[in-house]
Amino acid sequence: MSERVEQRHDWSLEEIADLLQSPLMDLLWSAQGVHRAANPGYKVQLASLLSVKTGGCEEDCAYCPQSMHHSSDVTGQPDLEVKAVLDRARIAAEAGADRFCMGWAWREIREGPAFESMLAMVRGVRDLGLEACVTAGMLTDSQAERLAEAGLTAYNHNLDTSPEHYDNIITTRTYQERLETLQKVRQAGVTLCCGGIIGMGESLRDRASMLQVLACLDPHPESVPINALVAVEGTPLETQPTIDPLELVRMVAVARILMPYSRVRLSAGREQLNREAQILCLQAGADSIFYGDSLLTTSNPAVESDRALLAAAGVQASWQERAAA
Ligand code: SAM
Ligand code: DTB
Ligand code: SF4
Repeated sequence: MSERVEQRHDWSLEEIADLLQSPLMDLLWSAQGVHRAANPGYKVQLASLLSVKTGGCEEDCAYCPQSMHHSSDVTGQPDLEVKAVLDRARIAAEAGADRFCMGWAWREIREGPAFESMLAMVRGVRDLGLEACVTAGMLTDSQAERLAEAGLTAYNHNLDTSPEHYDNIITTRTYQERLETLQKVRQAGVTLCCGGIIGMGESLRDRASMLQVLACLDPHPESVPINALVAVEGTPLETQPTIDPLELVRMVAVARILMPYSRVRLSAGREQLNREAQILCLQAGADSIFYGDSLLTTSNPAVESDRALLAAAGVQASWQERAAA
C-alpha cells in the first residue's frame, strides 16, 4: 500500500503565496505527486446541481445573480416540490452522477414546510444511492443535526474569498458567521464542502489567504469547490475581466498540495475554459466537476462534451469505475 501523504494545518501565508507564483511546471509537478499518491487511478467525481429555491435572496453577495439587491434577470421563483427534485436526481444518477447538490437562495435555513421538504429531498436522494449535498446559507445546531439524521452527506458553505477582501464582496453577513456555520456542520457529523471564487478583483495574497483559512481547518474540508467568477449582467461584478485560465490551474494545484485528500472541485466558470485548460486543471489535481447542463442559474458544459473531455484526458469518472468492476 502507498504511504499516506502528510496533512498539514499550519501553512503560512508566505508558503502559500510562494506556491501560487512558483514556475508553473514545478507547481504542476508537485501537485501531480500529491494527487497521484492520494488519488491512485485518477478518478473524477461527477456532481449534479439543482436550484430548489431560486432568486429573491436578501443577502448582497456581489457575484450572485440571485440577490434581490441586484438587477440581474433572475427573479424570485416558487420552491420546487419534492417529487420534481427527486425526478431530477434520478435523471442525474442515470446520466452517471454520484452526488446531487441542491441549492436554496436563502440567507439562512427557514423552519417550516420548506425545511421538512428539504429533509425529504435529502432522504430521497440518498435512497437513490447518491451522495446528497445542500447549500442553503446559515443554519442552527438543531437544523444541522436533523439534516445529518436525514442522511445528508455534505453541506456547502463557501468562504468565497479572503477575510481581507470579504467586505468588498458581501456586507450582509460576516466572515466570522461563515466560520461558525462551518463549525455547526462539522459538529453534526456532516462533511464540509467549502471553497471560494477567484476573479472578483482579489490579489494573489487574497487567494493565498483564503487557501490558508481552508487548509488550517482541522480536519480539512472534505470538498473544496474552486469557482471562477461567472460575471452575470446586473450584478456589481458584471464588468470584471475574465481570469487567465492558468490562474485557475494554479489555484487548483495549490489547493491540491495543501489539502491532499480533499475533493478539489473544478466548479463554476468552466464554460470560460477551453478543453485543454480544463485538462490542465484535472492534471493539477481537480477530481470533481459539476456535471449537467446547468449550475444553479447559469449554464455549464453539456453532458456529452464533458464525457468527451474526460475521455480525451484519459481519466475515469467514478461511474465508469463502478461499471468496470
Ligand atoms: N445561499 C447559499 C449560500 O450563499 O451559501 C447557497 C447558494 S450560493 C449560490 C452557493 C455558492 O455559489 C456561493 O457561495 C458562491 O461561492 C457560488 N456562486 C454564486 N454565484 C456565483 C458566480 N456568479 N460565479 C461563481 N460562483 C458563484
Ligand atoms: C459552489 O461552490 N459552486 C456551485 C455550488 N457550490 C453550489 C454553485 C455555482 C453557482 C454559479 C452561479 C449560478 O449558476 O447561479
Ligand atoms: Fe443569497 Fe447565496 Fe446568492 Fe449570497 S450567494 S445572494 S446568500 S443565494
